[in-house]
Amino acid sequence: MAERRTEYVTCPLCEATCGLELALEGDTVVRIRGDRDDVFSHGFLCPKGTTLGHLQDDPDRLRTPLVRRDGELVPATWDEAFEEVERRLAEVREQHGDHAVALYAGNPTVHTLAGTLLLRPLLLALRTRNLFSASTVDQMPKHVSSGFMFGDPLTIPVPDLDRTDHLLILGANPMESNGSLCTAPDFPGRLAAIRERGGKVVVVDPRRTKTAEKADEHVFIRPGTDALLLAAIARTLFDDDLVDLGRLEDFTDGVGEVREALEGFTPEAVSPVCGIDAATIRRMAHELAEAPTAAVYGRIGTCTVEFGTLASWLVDVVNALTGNLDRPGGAMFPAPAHSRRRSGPGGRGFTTGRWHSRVKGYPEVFGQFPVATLADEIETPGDGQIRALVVLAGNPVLSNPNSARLDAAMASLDFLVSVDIYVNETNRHAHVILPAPGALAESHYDLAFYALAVRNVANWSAPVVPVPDGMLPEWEVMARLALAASGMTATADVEAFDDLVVSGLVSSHTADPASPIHGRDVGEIVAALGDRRGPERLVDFMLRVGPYGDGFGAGPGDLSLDLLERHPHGVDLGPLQPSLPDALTTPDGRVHLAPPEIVADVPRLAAALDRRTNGELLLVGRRDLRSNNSWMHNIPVLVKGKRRCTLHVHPGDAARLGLADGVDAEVASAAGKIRVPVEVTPDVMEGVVSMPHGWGHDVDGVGITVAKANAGVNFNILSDDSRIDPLSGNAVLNAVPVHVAPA
Ligand SMILES: Nc1nc2c(c(=O)[nH]1)N[C@H]1C(S)=C(S)[C@@H](COP(=O)(O)OP(=O)(O)OC[C@H]3O[C@@H](n4cnc5c(=O)[nH]c(N)nc54)[C@H](O)[C@@H]3O)O[C@H]1N2
Ligand SMILES: Nc1nc2c(c(=O)[nH]1)N[C@H]1C(S)=C(S)[C@@H](COP(=O)(O)OP(=O)(O)OC[C@H]3O[C@@H](n4cnc5c(=O)[nH]c(N)nc54)[C@H](O)[C@@H]3O)O[C@H]1N2
Ligand code: SF4
Ligand SMILES: [Mo]
Repeated sequence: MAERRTEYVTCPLCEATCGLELALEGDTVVRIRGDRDDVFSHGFLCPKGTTLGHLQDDPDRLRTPLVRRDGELVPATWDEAFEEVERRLAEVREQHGDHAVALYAGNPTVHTLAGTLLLRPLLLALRTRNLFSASTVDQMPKHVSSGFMFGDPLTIPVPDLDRTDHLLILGANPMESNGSLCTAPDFPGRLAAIRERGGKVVVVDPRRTKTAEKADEHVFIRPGTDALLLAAIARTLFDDDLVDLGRLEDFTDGVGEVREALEGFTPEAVSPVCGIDAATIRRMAHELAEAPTAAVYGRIGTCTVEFGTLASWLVDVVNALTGNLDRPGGAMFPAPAHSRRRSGPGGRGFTTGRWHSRVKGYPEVFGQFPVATLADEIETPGDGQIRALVVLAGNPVLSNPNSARLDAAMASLDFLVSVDIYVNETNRHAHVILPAPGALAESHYDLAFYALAVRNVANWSAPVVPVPDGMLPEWEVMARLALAASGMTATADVEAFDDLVVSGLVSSHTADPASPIHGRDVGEIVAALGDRRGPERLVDFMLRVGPYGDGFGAGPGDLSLDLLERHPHGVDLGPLQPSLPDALTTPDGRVHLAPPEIVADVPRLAAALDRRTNGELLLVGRRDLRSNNSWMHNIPVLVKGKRRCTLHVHPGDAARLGLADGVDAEVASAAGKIRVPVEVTPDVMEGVVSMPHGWGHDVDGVGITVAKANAGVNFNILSDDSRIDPLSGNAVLNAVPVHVAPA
């Protein structure tokens, strides 16, 4: 029998970054529990975290590249697969130009080192402007509001959960999602602690969620109207003389413009549209302003709606007006260990629309086009039509709006290549599938989520099982994909590619006056990084030149990958620190509370004040603890039990529409129609129905047998790809008007 060993890794499944303790026999995981010594999660984990072993050993996992031959996906060697990729991409580019190839980056791209570090190099190799990602069905509005307000789309304030006295949560359900744009392992414990220390938690949601149940107060809101509520809260702060910017006063512009822009949004005016009475709105404003510290936090329900950017902006406007932006207990900016050092306020600032999408003329945002227009770009003939697509760790056919249309568009492509761990609803249309070995066979460091964490921490995970025979680390898959896109498959030299990536990063630092290695020799620094290669070498470099790093001798700290390797439970770098104005990268180094681009969108919100319901129900989403978007449904322990893909309907609506618990309803929207079982519950607001996304696995060609047997129904057949938040291009996935009838 193999000897039992214990390993510590950070769970890469969601944003919470829990530390896990794995017991392994040989290469088999025999038990997973929370790592009690983890500096951040202190032993917390969720049911998904315990299944990483099942995920790794899932017999449906891909273990070899697949290439389509005579209509069938068949096993192939890596060389054959990359040769096919190179040949087909070259054909498409020759015939239709570089922009005929598009790239879609799915959610796990930000949960792997390969994805976070090699997406840019791959995009450069593809030479295309057609970049799409799950960000435009998710958080793009927050990037846009942060970009305009603070100068960088990644300068995102997070609620200082562990010190706040008052937390207002809008459109998030961290009891199930474990938090998003707010990395906080054990979110449940951190929420409970707010109340235990005498603070208050308020949840605004059209559903009585588990988070709402754990809060002091739950306020139902009509879906899609958070921007109105927040505008009325801000307006109340002005009216009742509650505005006090505190420290920010000295370097914030636009307070007067905000006041003027929000003039029309009195609590009385927004009340009938939001479904919240005016007195409650005033009280919410007063409580935020009068609490010793407070933080407003908005997520999916505030982003994936028609006023997503306005709502995301107003969250931080209210944080700023109440003096809570960038102060302990308020909304603060993380300083992750791998971030670049800065020498003071000011930078290039943020703009959108540097180029536009071909068919609908949507502006580029953060270098991307909205996924809501991917089908337009594939289907519409003409110069620049997308004919080939690279999908990295994504499943747009389930996760993007109007998925029936997108599904057909995928099937029409000349060439589709996917990097994934399964054959899913999207890559069943692929011509080549390149398998990734999965989390436990990879090293891990949360480049994306430590930048959104409620404490500054750093934790490194080494692979705990070998890359299975015949597979490659995802880093190498991505590198070879980039080489194939450059026509270099035959001579594929991953080492040389790796050297190129690292020297590119190092030289951007030696040229940067704020870097501790400014002016030093690139070769000397690369040599000092020693024998490490791939993501290890890049992460080591970033840590060393980061704010706690050894600076290759220049200090100020001692952080390096060596040091993290000696600390398997992570390194705690302390609570968040006030960081403005230095962290601002607006050209003038000031906070722009009223960016003209955003203020220009306020009249659209004002028009919504006249809106009344017209008998339709509004469909919203929901997540549950045992799911992870579209892809953890193949793990038997996570799908067993009561069926979860149901339509929640309020008893009043059920009676009115003749819908009974457990019986199928037909749900129709502007985009499509589905049949889904009804679950009658008072936990959803009257006039609102809810179902989860990421289901609908019962389609031909998928290789996920457990999921297929627990198929559920695809929410996004109903979401309308013609509706986006105009500033961010984000899809409207919540507050979808639907008609519901017994099936
Ligand atoms: N209606 C509605 N739609 C939504 C949402 C909603 O709330 N409502 N939420 C949206 C949000 S927030 C998101 S983030 C998107 C997600 O949208 P997508 O990113 O398109 O979809 P996922 O379901 O995350 O698919 C991830 C894929 O990555 C694969 N994968 C897992 N691990 C790895 C790995 O290590 N390497 C590789 N290469 N692949 C891997 C999985 O098998 C899966 O196929 O969905 C969005 N869609
Ligand atoms: N278990 C689990 N965890 C996950 C995921 C998962 O699929 N499953 N996905 C991960 C990903 S990719 C993300 S982005 C995060 C998302 O993290 P969260 O944002 O916390 O996700 P949700 O649970 O979808 O919560 C959104 C809430 O918004 C409410 N809502 C809908 N419309 C509106 C509205 O107009 N206004 C208001 N105020 N509320 C509204 C919904 O009822 C729902 O309760 O979760 C991550 N964690
Ligand atoms: S909460 Fe997220 S990070 Fe923690 S164990 Fe669950 S899936 Fe993993
Ligand atoms: Mo997401």
